[in-house]
Amino acid sequence: MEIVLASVYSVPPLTRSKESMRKIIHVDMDAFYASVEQRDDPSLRGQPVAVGGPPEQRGVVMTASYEARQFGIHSAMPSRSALMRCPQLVFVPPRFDAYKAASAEIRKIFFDYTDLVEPLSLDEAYLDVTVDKLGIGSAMAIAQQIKHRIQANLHLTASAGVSINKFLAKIASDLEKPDGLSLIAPAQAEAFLEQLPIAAFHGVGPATAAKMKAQGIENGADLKQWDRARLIATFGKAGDYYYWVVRAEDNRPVNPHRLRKSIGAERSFSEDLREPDEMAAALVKIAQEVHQRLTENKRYGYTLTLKIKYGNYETITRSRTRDSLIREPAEILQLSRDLLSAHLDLNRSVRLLGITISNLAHPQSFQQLALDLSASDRCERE
Ligand code: TTP
Ligand code: MG
Repeated sequence: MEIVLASVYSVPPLTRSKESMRKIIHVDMDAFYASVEQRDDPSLRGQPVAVGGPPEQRGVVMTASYEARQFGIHSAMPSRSALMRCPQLVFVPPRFDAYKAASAEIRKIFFDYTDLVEPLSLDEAYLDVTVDKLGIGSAMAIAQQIKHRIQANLHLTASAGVSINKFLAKIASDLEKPDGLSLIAPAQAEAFLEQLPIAAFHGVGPATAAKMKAQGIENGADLKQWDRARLIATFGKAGDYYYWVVRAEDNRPVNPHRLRKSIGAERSFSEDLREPDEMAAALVKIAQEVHQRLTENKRYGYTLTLKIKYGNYETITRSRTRDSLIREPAEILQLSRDLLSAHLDLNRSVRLLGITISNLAHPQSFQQLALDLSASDRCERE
């Protein structure tokens, strides 16, 4: 899952006086789509359930019920492999309207306690309850109440993590899933992070974890041995983020107005495409869809990324950044076709193509940007 790193770069550490300490809750629903399906169809309860496309249509598992997870089934696994692991697995197509409705109800509960709510996806949000609307004062008590109300009103379970910043609260919510509630208190935080395997650090993806392990960084204690300059030299800007979070420092505010970072569309094919002409044709529809979404959202960006997933699931992404906003369908199509012809491995078949526009201009600054695309305006980019 994406992490916004920008605001922690080069920021001095939080002072640890009690007055300045924040109270952050991270709430994450348990097996969200699958739990909604089990709630709405009693015949699915207690069953291994996968929400996603069926194996015969080369679908992918979006999420799996906890019963299914015992068989090793997880998000993003091809449905066919999932069925091999668990022949009695029940596949259910997604019902996004039901998930959106549940998500809206959950958010209403959050807003009873604070307006500082930052949703990360339909099933996940940060809350800053340093000052809570009801004057409860204890973040643990608030998290407990939220969990209780989600259970009572929506018949779903959530896990919550409580701590002094987003990074720790997010890790805490994962500690006792499902139906968990965990606190990482400031006094325990550094010792906790020292023993934490590096792959469990939010913001360290599988590729970075492998790179770190190759350099001898297995856990937080190993990471702490590295000074800031070396981390930045090795891992770029993210190195600075790693330097601070392993010291339990994360100043990123809970941002209720966080803007989306990218807009895109993708299509997987019922049969792999082998001919470049077919792929170029497939891009027409995807480009149109991206254009429609940009227009609906009134957002335009400078960077176009083409995603190519080959028949063996290996995925590459290639990007191009323009000096001016990418807006027209013809431009989206041309750029993605250029990237396709430059980077496609002609010896392999393609199962999915996707186009994403990122480096989006702020909506407020958009009109101005559209009028005057000078270099100074472009520092308005996200
Ligand atoms: P997650 O919170 O990552 O997963 P989850 O809620 O199903 O399970 P957990 O108890 O571990 O939190 O994602 C929330 C929903 O987002 C998930 O129910 C389905 C959807 N999703 C996808 O569609 N594709 C994915 O690759 C992932 C990870 C999630
Ligand atoms: Mg979840």
